[in-house]
Amino acid sequence: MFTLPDLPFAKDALTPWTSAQTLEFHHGKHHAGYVSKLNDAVVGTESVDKSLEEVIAASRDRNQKVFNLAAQHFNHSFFWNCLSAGGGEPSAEILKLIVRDFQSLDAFRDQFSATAAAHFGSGWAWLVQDTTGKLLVKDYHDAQTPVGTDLRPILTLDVWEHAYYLDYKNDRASFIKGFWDHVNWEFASQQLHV
Ligand code: MN3
Repeated sequence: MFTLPDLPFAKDALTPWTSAQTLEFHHGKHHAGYVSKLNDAVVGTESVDKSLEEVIAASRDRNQKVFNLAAQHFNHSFFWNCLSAGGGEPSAEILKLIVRDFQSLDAFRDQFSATAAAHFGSGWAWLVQDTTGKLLVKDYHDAQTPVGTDLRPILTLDVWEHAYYLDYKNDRASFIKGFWDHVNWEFASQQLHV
């Protein structure tokens, strides 16, 4: 069975970028809902004793309902870890790879922001690392996730409307802009395979 992780920061820690009210709904209702529906879906099946990553891999392209719930549980848990109250600067380790693969930190941020802004409908913008170590920006629809593919998750931003609508209405661009003040670069660096 799966459990909703606590947010790794206080509910008002990200204001004014993301309000406590948004987190009450996003974490306390949306993410919690994915976890409880996932548990309902796997109870009595062999998935109940598997890790989340195993459930994602086993259900991909086979059981859309379980895949969507498990992937959304993973994506949200990962997303909370990508955020911090004070943000900060990239570590030397990740900055080196960003400069190698995107030319500069600004160029990476521009590409990631443009991908997040242009994503049509619900989904996620991701920084991922391929099997050669190269960093790539990708967008994924709905619950899709790099977990269980040959791309390693490094950093993500939720661009479903529930992530920003209470604070920004339809202004996704302002939500994306503020993300850069709250990136947990230490967590992102820890995900690298170098
Ligand atoms: Mn969400």
